[in-house]
Amino acid sequence: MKFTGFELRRVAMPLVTPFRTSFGVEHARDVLLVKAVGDQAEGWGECVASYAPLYSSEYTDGAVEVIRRYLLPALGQLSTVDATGAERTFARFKGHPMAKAAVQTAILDAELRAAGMPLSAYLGATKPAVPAGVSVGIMDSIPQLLDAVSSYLDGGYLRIKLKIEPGWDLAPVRAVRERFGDAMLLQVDANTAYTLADARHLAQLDAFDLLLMEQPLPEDDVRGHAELARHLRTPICLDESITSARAAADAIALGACAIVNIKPGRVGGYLEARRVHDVCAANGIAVWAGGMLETGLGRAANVALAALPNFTLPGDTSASDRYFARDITRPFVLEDGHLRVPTGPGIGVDPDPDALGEVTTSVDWLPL
Ligand code: OSB
Ligand code: MG
Repeated sequence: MKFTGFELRRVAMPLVTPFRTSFGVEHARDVLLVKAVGDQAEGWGECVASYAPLYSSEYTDGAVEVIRRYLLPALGQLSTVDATGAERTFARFKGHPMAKAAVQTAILDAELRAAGMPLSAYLGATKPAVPAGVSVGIMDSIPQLLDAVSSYLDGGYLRIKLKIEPGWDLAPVRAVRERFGDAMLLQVDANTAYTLADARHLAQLDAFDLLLMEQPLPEDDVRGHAELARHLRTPICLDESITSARAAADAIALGACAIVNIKPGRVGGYLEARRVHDVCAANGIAVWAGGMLETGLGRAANVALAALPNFTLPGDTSASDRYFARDITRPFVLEDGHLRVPTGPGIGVDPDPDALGEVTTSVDWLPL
């Protein structure tokens, strides 16, 4: 397809409750949306970078800079643009997977809309709906946490993930298990907050029959996770460390993880996310769909990916109202604990012009 240009739109989306993790608190999402405008169709990509480089090195203003200054000019050199070509073109620029993923997804969405094919079908998805879990932030008190978990369970969420950090780990997990019972699917996410010296401490979480422990150690400490795995019964799941399909293959070969969280933004797009899925499937490693507090545009694409066959655990693909009072697309809702996979072409959803207009803080048009 020929693309006339790309629109970079910033939107400010207040969160219904602040989201606290071991790396910081978010009160609102400062989202970058990329719209690819082609001669046959338009497509959307949501950049999952947050306002500051706390989860990984990327942040929203940095993504805007790298897209304007490097990624779009490189696309401008091509005679025709598609998602595969964009991936190849972006490869010579190091890092910035979230920025690359946003542009690549906008292009892929436009291509698939032009071809009349849903993203789920393109990726090889096999399920009409995906089971929904919810990621529960660090709270000020245990009673507050129990109230939050209780309302998510009432809403139908099938799995609870508790964010943990030193000082907020054993007690909240014990309290949630005691209150809600052993049958509940429960897991924890440390977002790199521990070191190997905490191995004995973390092993005390084995008593609570967790599905998994997500990313206890730093992003580049893959060998540390392999060592830690020898001290734990709880399976280790990697998030931050899995930056590519190759990184996934290495982590698996080292015994650093038994489960992988897949986030397209973290690995540079849906094409690479699909490869991570395939590498894991070939090695008998289960995967699940992570989230980065996406709006309906990013969520739609995540849900399509989560419908692939090796996504055998519930994801962080929650309903729109877990995050936002008003989403910018038709809201994703829980139906029997599941989100329905969109069936329209491309990502299968469109922004609502009024809702989008209300939260937009700037729009920039960049001709190709
Ligand atoms: O580590 O999975 C994570 C949110 C922002 C950054 C990192 C993470 C998260 C979440 C929330 O856990 C996932 C979601 O509900 O979208
Ligand atoms: Mg995580």
